[in-house]
Amino acid sequence: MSIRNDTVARQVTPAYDVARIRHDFPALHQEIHGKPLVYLDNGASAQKPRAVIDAISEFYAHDYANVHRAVHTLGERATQTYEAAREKARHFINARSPEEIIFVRGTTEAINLVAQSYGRNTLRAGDEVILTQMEHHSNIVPWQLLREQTGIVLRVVPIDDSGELILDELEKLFNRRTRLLTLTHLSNALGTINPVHRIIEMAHARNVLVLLDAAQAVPHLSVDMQALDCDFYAFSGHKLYGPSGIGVLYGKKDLLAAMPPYQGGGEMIRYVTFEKTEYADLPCKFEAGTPNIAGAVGLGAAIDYVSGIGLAAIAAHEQDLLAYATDRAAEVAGMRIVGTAREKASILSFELAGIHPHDIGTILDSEGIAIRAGHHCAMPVMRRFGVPATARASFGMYNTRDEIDALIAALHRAREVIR
Ligand code: C6P
Repeated sequence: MSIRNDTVARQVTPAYDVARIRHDFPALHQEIHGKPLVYLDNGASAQKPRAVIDAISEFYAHDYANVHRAVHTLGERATQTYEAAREKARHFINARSPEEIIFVRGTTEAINLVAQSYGRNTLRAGDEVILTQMEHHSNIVPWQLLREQTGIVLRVVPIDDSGELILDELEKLFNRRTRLLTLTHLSNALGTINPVHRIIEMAHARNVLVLLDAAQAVPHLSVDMQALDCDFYAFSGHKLYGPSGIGVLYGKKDLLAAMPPYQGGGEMIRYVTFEKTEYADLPCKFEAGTPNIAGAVGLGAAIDYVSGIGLAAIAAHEQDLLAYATDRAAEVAGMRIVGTAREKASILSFELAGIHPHDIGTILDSEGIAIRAGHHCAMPVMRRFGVPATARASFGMYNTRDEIDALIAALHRAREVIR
């Protein structure tokens, strides 16, 4: 075993009591194939604290009814709880108004909503949308669909060998037809945290709107819509320790107000005749049909939970884990980290020479260690780095250095097995 970098190997004072946090997550306390579970697939989806599980179950047990429809007590209670969750989401990202918080299924739906409502009605053939080489498919395919429908042109910002956006190239892509820049705040495949403040300034200086895909960002970074000044911000509840099937599209109020509905149905209207329909005000205009009410309640509980610990403390803990894991990765022969940006969150994407990532995933699973192996729904990133896939360990607030030790030991054993 090589000598590890002192500054990283020295145990830092934990930012919080990880053992206490782990206690809150029932799923972490189980064995997989006879080994204690080491859950390092938080980038795909995070486990849920008891507070979230209980909030959903209590809501169904006592307060459940449809929202915004009934005058009966349960209907009132459910509506209040649902709207309270919206207020929690507003506060969490410091949006100006709850009207700017649209509940959606997740990041994917949020981006599709912007493409089909804003994009389809505002963009014309020849208008340009800039995206980046590190986008998740959820921030590529909706724009390709829009390209087929409208004839827009897509431009792609390249990334360098470390996995950072080449901002000089972005600069060159802007022209008088550029209308929108859509990019990930934090790359799921590389861990890169993009310099979004600077990028938003660059875009706004040219009257170009900015959408940020924050699926990976919100569990790790504290964000402030008013300070960031982006135009749209999309995230999912399930990576933020909340339920799946719920997420948020934040949009600036004047933009959302000018956009037509994405879907038609109940609750998104004020008045319907066969001749003409008047739409409801924000945010209901974009929430057609019965929403994921319990999902919103669970998301509210997740936001309370995360806020109770504090994103600054979570980020400090995760940065320690990332530094420790990066340092220890150097001990594993043939291990190459894909994504070495200067600003990085707790995602370790890697290759192990001679072993396919799927085999790494399977061998680690047999040791109780859950990671993701594959293209991470970011095939252009894989192509950029000349790999079919990577193995990816992604750390969350409840992971520990001991778990990283278990990962490294298992990788050594994987090398032994496949020689
Ligand atoms: N990435 C991963 O393992 P949904 O599925 O809508 O909640 O999120 C989609 C999405 C969009 N953007 C980014 C940057 C993402 O990371 C994800 C989801 C998971 O990396 C599942 S593919």
